[in-house]
Amino acid sequence: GADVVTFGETMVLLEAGSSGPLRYVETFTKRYGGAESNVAIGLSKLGHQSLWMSKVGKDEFGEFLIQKIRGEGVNTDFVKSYQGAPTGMYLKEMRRPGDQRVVYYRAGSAASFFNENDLDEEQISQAKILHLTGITALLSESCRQAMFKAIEIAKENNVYVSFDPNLRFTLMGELGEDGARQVIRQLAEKADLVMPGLDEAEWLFGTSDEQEVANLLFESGVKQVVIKNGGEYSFYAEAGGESGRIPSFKVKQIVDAIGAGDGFAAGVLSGLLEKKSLGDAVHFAAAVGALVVSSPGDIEGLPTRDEVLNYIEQKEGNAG
Ligand code: KDG
Repeated sequence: GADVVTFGETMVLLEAGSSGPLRYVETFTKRYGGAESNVAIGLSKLGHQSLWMSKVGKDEFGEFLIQKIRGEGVNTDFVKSYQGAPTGMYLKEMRRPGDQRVVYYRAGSAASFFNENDLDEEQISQAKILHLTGITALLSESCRQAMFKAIEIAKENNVYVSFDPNLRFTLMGELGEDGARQVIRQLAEKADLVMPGLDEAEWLFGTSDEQEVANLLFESGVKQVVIKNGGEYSFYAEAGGESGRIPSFKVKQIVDAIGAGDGFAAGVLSGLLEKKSLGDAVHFAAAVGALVVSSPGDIEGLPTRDEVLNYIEQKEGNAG
């Protein structure tokens, strides 16, 4: 089985070639991204076996996504091509250098038709980790059901469940903010590892006290919590174990911060697969996140293991 199995929507990205409102932009660079496949690619580059399930349209963009993601070493054998709806897209507008905004063209996309029957039970049950994000929960009722089903399969087979809330306010339409909060909390509470941003933790639990958020999750059976505070630090805590803060690496110039959370998640999961302590895994992940924000695109900056180690060495010297 794969080290990490994940599923979710991946879209073609059309990135503005110049800054300013999109109506004035004349050229776009074609890229792609999707929170879960970003994590799968990150893991693959770090030397792990990852498998990403999804539904793409039976169209050129669907073929493009499968080709690219397979090309990064991710197992795409369980991705389905769907006749009934197109592959989703998103555009990236650059307000100012380093300040990106995302516009979705994904309502009714092929991936939103993903459902329980698209899950490969055997692959999930044989994996070490199942990684999910809150984005999928906001795509459709069938996607939500698939998430709960996947978690059930994972739990029955002692597969570790990792969850990144990855809030997207623009996708809450149908559920509303309260409905979205309820579903995302339910999913978080069923996971073993939860990795929200500090703002997401606050939105979910009404407090920005990291230890309090962790304790609330521990009460539901969560085992490890990592709370990201962007360029500042990450907090980590283990149920009945240690907790602490790991400072972020200082990045000289943020080129594109979108995708950093996925790189970070890949870094944490990589560390856990290598039996690192949670604190050490978070330190490694912080370096992955810093490398991602230094490149354009959502996946292009995902580093290899050597690149991460060189970066840490360069930033911290040989102290120790
Ligand atoms: O986390 C980065 C993702 O948000 C991006 O790659 C696109 O999956 C995406 C989304 O739904 O915004």
